[in-house]
Amino acid sequence: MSPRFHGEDWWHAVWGTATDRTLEAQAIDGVFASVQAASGADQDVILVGDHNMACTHASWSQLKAVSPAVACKLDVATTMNTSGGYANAYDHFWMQDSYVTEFSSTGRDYIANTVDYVTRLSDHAPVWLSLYSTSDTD
Ligand SMILES: [Ca+2]
Repeated sequence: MSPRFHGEDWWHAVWGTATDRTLEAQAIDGVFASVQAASGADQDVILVGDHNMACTHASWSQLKAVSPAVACKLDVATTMNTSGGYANAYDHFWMQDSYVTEFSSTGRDYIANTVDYVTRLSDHAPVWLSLYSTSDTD
């Protein structure tokens, strides 16, 4: 099983059985490494997506074991149930601190009316990533 990418950067994990999702998370370290290997000059890789799996789950152990270490930079509930309550922390940014020194912060955007939002738009809240740099670092 190989992870699927939409566009250039966004990965939407399978929404199948827990076993399917685990296998996919366990395969993403190879994708991460191949994207990084595609450039000898720029080593910054940011894996972004709806991963349908908490970043604390054991299935991420292979990605976390990539050297230098890959860390999850967003671990807050971003999916909503039909009542508008936040349910799961499935949307993540993964990166290596030693390369993405530009990292500043991440978060979940504010939604004034989560019931209206989840009913008419999406069961995922918008998320953001803030990077900061005063120069080209690599
Ligand atoms: Ca960098």
